[in-house]
Amino acid sequence: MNWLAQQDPEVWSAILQEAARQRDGLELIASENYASPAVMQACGSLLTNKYAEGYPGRRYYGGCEYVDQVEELARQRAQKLFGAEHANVQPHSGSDANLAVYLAALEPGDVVLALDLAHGGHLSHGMKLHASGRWFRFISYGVRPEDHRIDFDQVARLAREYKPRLIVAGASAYPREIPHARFAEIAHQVGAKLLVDMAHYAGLVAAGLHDNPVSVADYISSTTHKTLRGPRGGLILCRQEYARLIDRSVFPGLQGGPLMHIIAGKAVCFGEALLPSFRTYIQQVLNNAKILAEELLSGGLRLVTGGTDNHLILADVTPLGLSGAQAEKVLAQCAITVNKNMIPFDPRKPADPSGIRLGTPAVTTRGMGPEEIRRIGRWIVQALRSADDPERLAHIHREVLELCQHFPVPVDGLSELWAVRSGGPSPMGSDQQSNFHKVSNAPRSSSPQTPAW
Ligand code: DSN
Repeated sequence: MNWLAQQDPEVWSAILQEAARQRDGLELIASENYASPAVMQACGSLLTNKYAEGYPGRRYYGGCEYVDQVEELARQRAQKLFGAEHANVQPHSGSDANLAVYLAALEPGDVVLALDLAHGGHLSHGMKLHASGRWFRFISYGVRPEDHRIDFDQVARLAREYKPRLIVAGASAYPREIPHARFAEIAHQVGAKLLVDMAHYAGLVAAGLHDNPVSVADYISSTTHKTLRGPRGGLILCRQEYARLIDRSVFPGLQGGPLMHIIAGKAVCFGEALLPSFRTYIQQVLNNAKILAEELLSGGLRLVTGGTDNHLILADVTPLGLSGAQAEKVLAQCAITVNKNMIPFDPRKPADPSGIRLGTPAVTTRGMGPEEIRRIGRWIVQALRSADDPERLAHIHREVLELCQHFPVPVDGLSELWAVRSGGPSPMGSDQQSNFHKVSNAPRSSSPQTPAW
C-alpha cells in the first residue's frame, strides 16, 4: 500500500522525480552517496515516533527500552569500527558534531586554528557567518602555493604565535591523505587539543585505507552519509576521559531529543562498514578516483595537487575556457552532477569560482568500475569542450542514460514500487542486483548483528 501517493500526491510526485534523477544521472558530488535499502528502511521506521532525551539507561522518558538497544548497538559498532573508546551517535549533522566539540573544549572567544574555507575547509571551521566563527576566534592555515598540500610550517608558526586552545584538522575539498600525527605534534607543542573532522574520509578510515586519527586526536567528528554510506547525520568519537563532557555538550548542551530512526540507520551503516565487503568498496572508490583524475588530466584540466589519493578530485576548469559555475551547468545538461568549488588561491569569486569538485563514492556504490569511470572521464572532458554545442551535449546525455540503466541504485520501498509500476526495470531485479553487488560481494562477516549487503 502506497500511503504517501494516496494521501499526499504533491510530496510523492517530488520524491518520484528525485528518484528518477538519482537513477538516471551520474552522481559525482564528492560528499554524496547511496545509502542501502536497509539503512533507508531503518530511517523510515516508526522509531521517528519516540522521544528519548538522554542516553541509554539514563533517559528522561519512559518506554525507551528498545530505542536504548538501538543506540547501544550504534555506539558499540562505531567504537569497534574506528577503535574508539567512546562514541556519541546523536549529533544531527557534522556541523552540530563540531559545535558540540567546541562547546566541550572551548570558552567563547577562544582561539582555534583550522583550514581556510577557500583552501578546502568547512563552514563549521570558523566561517564568519557560522556560529563557530561568531563565537570563537578562528585563525586560518592554508595550503602551499607551490603544491597545494597543507602548509605545516604555517600551521606550526600560527600555533606558536596564537597559542590556540584547539587545532582542527580535516577538510571538505582536499584530495590528499591528511597526516593526523603532524597536527597532533604541533598541538602538543603548544598545549592545544586536536579535533579531527573526518566527515569526508570516515569511510576510508573505517576501511583501513586512510590514516586513523583515533590514537592521536582528542576529539573526532564525522558525518555518516558521505564515504561511510549511511544516513544523513553526525558522529563524535573521543577518549573515555572526554566522554561525559562530550555527551553533555550534545545533550542537553546543543540538542534535545535524538532522532532515533536516524540512529537506527547509523547502527545499520556501522554494521555494513564492519563487513569485509566495505573495504572492497572503498578500495574501488579510491581506484576509480585515480582513474577519473588521469582522464581529466589527459583531457587538459588542471588538478589541485596534481591528482588524488582519496575519494575526491578538485579540478581547475579555466584552462578549458569555463568557470566552475559554467562547468557545473554544462555537466548538468548531460545528467552529470558535480559542484562548483573554489580552488586554493582562486582569483575568482566563491559564487563563480575556477573549479569543480568531483568524487567517486556514489558511482562506485552503483558498481561502476575502471571501464565506466574512463568513459565518464572522457564524457566530462568532451562536454566541457562542447559547452556551446547542444547536440553534442544531448548525445553525451543519451550515453549517460544508457550507462545508468545498467547500474541500478539502491532504493527505498516506495521508489521500488514506482519503478515497478512505471514499467521500467526493477531496481533490485536479479541482473541489476548482481551489478550492484559487484562491490559488495566479499565474504560476509560472521557477526550475526551485521546485515548482508
Ligand atoms: N556540504 C558538505 C560537502 O559537500 O562537502 C560538507 O558538509
